[in-house]
Amino acid sequence: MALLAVVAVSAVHAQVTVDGAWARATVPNQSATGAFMRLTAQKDVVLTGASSPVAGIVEVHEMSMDKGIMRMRAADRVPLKAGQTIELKSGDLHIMMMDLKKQIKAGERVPLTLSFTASDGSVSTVEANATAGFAPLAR
Ligand SMILES: [Cu+2]
Repeated sequence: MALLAVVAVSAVHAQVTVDGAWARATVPNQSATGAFMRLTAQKDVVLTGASSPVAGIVEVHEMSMDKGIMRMRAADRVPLKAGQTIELKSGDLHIMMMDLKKQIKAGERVPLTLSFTASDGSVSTVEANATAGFAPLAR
């Protein structure tokens, strides 16, 4: 409970707290990779998009099972309920960075801007610095 209180105070101006953001490091000439993180909204918002200077196209993707085959598709709207943490993780909801402009090496910082739309239609952005690596960050 004490930890939650600290997070809430430090994020008083942000609608959404980003935690544990990481991006999968790439090999040379790899064109796409994923980014993963935990998102906690202070009020109900909808994740409606993302962008990054290192990728030409950034989409929110979800995985789904279709006749026994895992597929991923763009999720244009991902609702976040106030106070509930959603986890973007490998094999599940994720940020897909495509048309990569450079190799993403382990240890690098990958800037991401997430866009959220509130119930009144207002749009806000939250900066997420993902750490590049090959596995989730230790908690
Ligand atoms: Cu994807």
